[in-house]
Amino acid sequence: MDRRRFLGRVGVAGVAVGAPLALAGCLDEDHDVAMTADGFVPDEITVPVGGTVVWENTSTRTHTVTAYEGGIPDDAAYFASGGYADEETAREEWLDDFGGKLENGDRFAHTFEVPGRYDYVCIPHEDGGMYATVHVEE
Ligand SMILES: [Cu+2]
Repeated sequence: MDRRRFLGRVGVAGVAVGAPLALAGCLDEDHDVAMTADGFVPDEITVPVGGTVVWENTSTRTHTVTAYEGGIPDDAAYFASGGYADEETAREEWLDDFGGKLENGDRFAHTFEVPGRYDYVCIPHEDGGMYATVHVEE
């Protein structure tokens, strides 16, 4: 993608993590979870409280990272690519205009402040089993 498209997308998503590396053209290795053609790799990852997970779409398909609102700790912050405040909005925005989409080379990052289990999904590939889990430990 070109630089202006990337910056625009970061502006919409409100996610700046990885931008300097992306602008330098180093898109290959700086992620924790890859979004391949058909799944999140790895599909389970464990980070400490305060840890940040960076997702990157390493495929040519369009994906999302969308938390299951009922699949995260009660007092945890909701997260979704696109920066949506809840799952319902994330799904509506996806259906409306592919809101929250992550295309090849796009990244999304979230910092986990509350311990527990976080289940999340790629909205367009939910039926294909594209969901995964982040474990956050004290
Ligand atoms: Cu997907």
